[in-house]
Formats: sequence, structure tokens, C-alpha cells
Amino acid sequence: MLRIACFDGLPGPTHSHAGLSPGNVAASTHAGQAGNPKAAALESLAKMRVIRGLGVPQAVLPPQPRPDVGTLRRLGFSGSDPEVIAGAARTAGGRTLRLASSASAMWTANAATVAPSCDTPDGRVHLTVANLASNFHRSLEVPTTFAVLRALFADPDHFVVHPPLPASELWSDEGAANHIRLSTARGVAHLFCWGKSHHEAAPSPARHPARQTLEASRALARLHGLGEDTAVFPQQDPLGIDAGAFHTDVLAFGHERFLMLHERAFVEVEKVIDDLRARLGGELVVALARDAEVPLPEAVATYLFNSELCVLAGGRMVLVAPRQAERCESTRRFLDRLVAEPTPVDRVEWVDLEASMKNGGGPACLRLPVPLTDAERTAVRGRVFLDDALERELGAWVEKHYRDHLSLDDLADPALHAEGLVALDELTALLKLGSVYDFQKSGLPG
Ligand code: SUG
Repeated sequence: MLRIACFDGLPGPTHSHAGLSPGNVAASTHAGQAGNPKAAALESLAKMRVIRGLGVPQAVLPPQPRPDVGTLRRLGFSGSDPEVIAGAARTAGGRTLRLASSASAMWTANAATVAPSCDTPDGRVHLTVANLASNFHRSLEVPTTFAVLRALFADPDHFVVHPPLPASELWSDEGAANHIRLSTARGVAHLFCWGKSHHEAAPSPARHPARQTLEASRALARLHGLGEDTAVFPQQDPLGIDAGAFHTDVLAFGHERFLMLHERAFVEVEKVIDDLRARLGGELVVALARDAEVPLPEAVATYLFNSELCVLAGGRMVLVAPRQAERCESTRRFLDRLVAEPTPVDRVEWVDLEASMKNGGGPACLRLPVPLTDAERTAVRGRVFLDDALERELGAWVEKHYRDHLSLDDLADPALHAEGLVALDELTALLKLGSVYDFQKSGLPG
């Protein structure tokens, strides 16, 4: 049976609020605030526990070593690791170090795009690592994400992990956050959503940058062997991007027969919905929020449409929604209506994700959804699927290694970097991942 397995990224020991992503309103608003990496990681583990409690296979992906000293060396900083960090801290008012220190790999909805084996021509699961070329701090994630996904999805009988698209503006790709797969008895639709095109005329946002290109989305469909019969390419509404919806999953999500979206998710949203109804038939349920019902700024601020949709045994659904959407009247009423009406969604569970939300990441941003059959799930290497024991061990690991207060000035503390390496080395042993980090190949610095 095909089921979505959720691969959540654990916030790393340098989780901070540096305001690194232009157009990410939440991240810009909280720029400069001190972070609490321990609370962030524990919050994220608590969310994974909720998802696992709903019977969804829940796995964890490890954080990445930060500050990224290897990249700083490539930028000309030299000497011992502490000297490299001190050099970066003195440059550009500390911005270079902040960029190299982001724990942004936690938002694994941007790690890769995935096609299930039932849709691909060779009957294997295809994953393409996202190049994250739109933001420097996010582009740093790519080599390690590739190494981790290759380690987990190593079985060639079941999986193909494609390298990222070439890292340039033309092929800018942000992964599953811009991809939705819908399916009914009538058919399957893969929505490869995008915000800008280099080769085709398309309306552009006026204030904030679009990230995903149409060209990248087309390349992903090609790589995964998805032709015109299943692949569709809706454009993100520039007004949505200008309001802070830098990824599609800030205003739309869907799975199987259910699609929930704000009217500013896509250009010509009615046409997009009509096309999907034509492909998928009357079984498709669309919950569309008009601006009059959920004003766009409230949709973005609450991350209502970034709720995590979980399918229970038997096919009914539960929405795991950010607490912010409960506190806001328009979004709470919308969800009340959703549950009361004949949709597949039976109920809503609320989760507190303050630390992630402050950087513009809701519940669904924190997980890479990977549709797997039972045999494929068994073929995933490592010890990454949560059970009671792993949950306990991860909690203890966070308590042992994470700080509960981190100012941006603290990023220059060489002890923070050293603590991180020791913690990650221990974590890869716990998760039975092997040596996925560069420092594990060259050894821990003395
Ligand atoms: O790429 N924030 C991330 C948030 C990603 C959310 N993901 C999805 N919507 N799927 C981003 O903008 C901010 C980091 C900082 O400012 O310190 C950041 O990278």
C-alpha cells in the first residue's frame, strides 16, 4: 500500500533568526531576535510525535554542520576553524557568518521533489535534490542533503536520487514546497508550481522575489518521467508572492482527492481548478478560501495552508495546523467550515511551532513527504523511522547538546561550532547513517 512517509528536518544547534530570506515576511520580521535552538528542536520532535500518533510513518533527517566552515574557506577565510569563523564574523558586519550559520536545512519540504514508484516509467521512486539557488544560505544545504538522501535511498531496486539541477537562476528549484500530487480513481495530477520564467512571458511580483522557475519545474517533470497526461504547471500568483507566499505551500496544499488553497495561490485559479476537475473527475474535493473569507495577510501570517495533511487508516484525513491559525478568527472559521462540510477532513490538531514559524516555516515546511509502498519503506537504510526508543534518544540528545539561548553574536563563538560537530557525529551514529558529513571524512578537528 502506498503511504506518505514524512521525513522531518531537525532544527540544528545554530537555529537563529537572522532575516536571511528576502520575501519571507516572518523571517524578516523576526530578524535579530535571539533564538532558542533547544526549544526549536524539542518543538519539532513534539510535532513528529503528533504525526506518528496519527499512524503516519515518521522519519527524521539530521541537521547540517554550521557554521559551514568548508564554504567559508572557499570564500578565502583561512587558518584554523576558529580563525576562519573569526574572519567571517569580522566581514560584512557579521552577515557572511550569519549566512554560513543558518540551520535552514530543517525545512525539508525544500530538500527534494519526489515522484512515487506507481507514477514513474521505471517503477522506482524518483527524488531530485533541490538546488535552492535563489538564496545563498539555502544553497549551502545541497551537498549534504544529497549525501543524506543517497545514504537513505541507496537501494537501486527501489530508488533513484537525482543530483540537483544546475545551480543557476534559470533552474532555481525549491523542492517539494512547489509540488502537489493529487490522485483519484480517474487519474493522477502532479502540480509543478513556479513563480517566474526565463523563457516565457509571465506576470511577476513587484515587491518580493519569486524563487521557483517554470524551466526548473519542467526539468523535474522530465527527470521523473511525468508527461503531459499527469504534469501540470500552474503559476504562483504574484500577488500571493508579494504578500509573503514565497513557496506554493504557503497558500496551497493537497493530497489524493483533496486540494485546499487560497484564491491567491495561483494565477487564474479557477482555470487551474477546472483543469484538475477535468483530469480527476468529481471525486476531487476542492476547499477554496476566497480573500473575503480569509484575507491574504492572515492566510500568510497563520500559515493555515501549510498545515500537514495526514491520511488515517481507512482514508479519512486529519489536518495538523499551526496554533496561529486557531488564534485568528478568519482561519479558525474556515477550518470549522471545512470540518463541518462533506470534505475528507475529519478534524484539526493544533501544533505549537513558534521557533520555526518565526523564520517562515510551518508544519508542512518541516517535512519532506515521500510516498512509499511497504517494501520501499523497508528498503530505506539507516535508523530514521521514529519509534518510542528513537524518540526518547533524540530528546535526550537534544537536551544534552543544544543551547537554550543563541544571539546572533553567539554565532562567532568557536565553541558553538565545535559543540555542533560533536553532537552531529553522535547523531549519525544514533541514526546509523554512516559518514554523511565532510568533517567525518576528514576527522573532527583536534
Ligand atoms: O527558505 N527560512 C526559510 C523558510 C522555508 C519555509 N519552507 C517552506 N515554505 N516550505 C526560507 O525562506 C530564514 C532563515 C533566517 O532568516 O535566519 C529561512 O531561510
